[in-house]
Amino acid sequence: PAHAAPAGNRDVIVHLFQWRWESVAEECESTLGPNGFGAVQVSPPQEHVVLAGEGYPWWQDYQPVSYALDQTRRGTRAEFVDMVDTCREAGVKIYVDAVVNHMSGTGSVGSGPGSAGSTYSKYDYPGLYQSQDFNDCRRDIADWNDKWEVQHCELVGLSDLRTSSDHVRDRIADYLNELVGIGVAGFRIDAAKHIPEADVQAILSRLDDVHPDWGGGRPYVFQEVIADGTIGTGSYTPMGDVTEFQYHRDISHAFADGSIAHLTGLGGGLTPGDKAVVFVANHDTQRNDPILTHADGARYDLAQKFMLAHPYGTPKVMSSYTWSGDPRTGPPMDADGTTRPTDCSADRWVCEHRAVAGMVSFHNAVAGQGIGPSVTDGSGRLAFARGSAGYAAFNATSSAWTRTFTTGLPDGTYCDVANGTFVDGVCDAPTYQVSGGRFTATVPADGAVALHVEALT
Ligand code: QV4
Repeated sequence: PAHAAPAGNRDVIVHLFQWRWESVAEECESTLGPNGFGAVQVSPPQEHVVLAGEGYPWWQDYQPVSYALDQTRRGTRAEFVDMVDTCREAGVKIYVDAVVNHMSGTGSVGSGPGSAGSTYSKYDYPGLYQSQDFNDCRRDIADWNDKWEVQHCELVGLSDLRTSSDHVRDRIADYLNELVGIGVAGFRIDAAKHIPEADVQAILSRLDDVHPDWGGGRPYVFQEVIADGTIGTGSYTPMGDVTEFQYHRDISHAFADGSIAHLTGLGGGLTPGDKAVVFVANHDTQRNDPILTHADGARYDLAQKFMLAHPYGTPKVMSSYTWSGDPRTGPPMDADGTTRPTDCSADRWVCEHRAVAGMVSFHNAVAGQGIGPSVTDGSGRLAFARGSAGYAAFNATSSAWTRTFTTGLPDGTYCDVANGTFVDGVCDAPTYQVSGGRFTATVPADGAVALHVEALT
């Protein structure tokens, strides 16, 4: 209960995967704040291994070697602080990806220096952790049906912290509280399923309250739990929100298959919506087990728009970079592995959150309104109301869908936020006239139309 979803109607998270701190700050000012995004999930800010021999893969970040914030491949501590301040002034929270289940592994290099110059070797991080601070099972998890192994042995060779110890709990809490002190408003707990529930609870109970601009109170927490037959999301919901991977599979398959007419009930039977963080793809699934990703273009954008229109869960929008061939490929970088600033029209940055930015205003405007009534046309087309606050139509087929929709919307001229944005009263999208509650639209192939009461022109 202490780590509940953020109050108010700005809860949408965007994962700016691997972005430099200075680029995140610019995006908060130019795009995220004006469109009503609630928070950015940033990549891990703590010192990490540097794997030059492997071409500086993105997953360096998930092997901490100290909790120093200065520096990572994404910038310095000063740049991190500036990002937090700039985003807060734009009304956007920063959620940090907290890698606290483990330290570095043996997969590539066994010893330092790390990105901020610290020396280390596996199980020995001077001034922070020594051998006794790691669990005794010093081998990979072998039996994923054995909960004890999942929580006490090593995930892909990563040194597994003894989170039952007060020393370890205090060091992790010190790190997270330093971030809270800077103004960070929440955390993704990486690999939470691999940390015993009681240890997560003990660590979170040590956290300070967040910045008064965010209403004080405990940091928002969502835990990465990939539920299976051994460990379900319900084990972790007492401590905060959880990732709902079944939603990811359901929405991705539905849009990939063009079978969306049944999706009004999306989320039924899963983790309660007020505890679930939902997504179409994340940085792991887009590499390891892709169903529907940025590589699928308009159909994928459509799925992310649908997620923002549908009431279940706290949406997390993915923003990616492309790679060819090797999924270990890092972001656009300089020769020394330092990440390059994001330019959405250059390098390999996709910036797919910009394609769905208008739908964030829809999500915010219809908060608290139920779904329905709805209409379908075959299995690939679905339109629904969100009470009298909004109406959205989705077409996951290869031909346009023209029809007259009956809504609960007041009469007026509406900005179609599925195809552009509505910021400060300016609509850069097509508009539709609602008259007698009805409007006629041609929903493009692999496209959507979305109207809401806060985007009346
Ligand atoms: C290699 C071998 C292992 C061997 C090890 C040691 O493959 O079998 O045990 O060497 O000899 C990297 C390499 C991996 C390497 C490992 C250890 O990919 O091959 O092991 O390093 O050096 C990211 C990447 C991982 C990467 C890790 C650390 O995805 O590939 O491992 O960072 O750099 C489960 C969990 C879930 C987890 C998911 C990936 O339940 O919690 O697996 N997801 C999160 C993150 C994910 C991250 C981690 C956890 C680890 O979302 O991005 O892994 O922090 O489903």
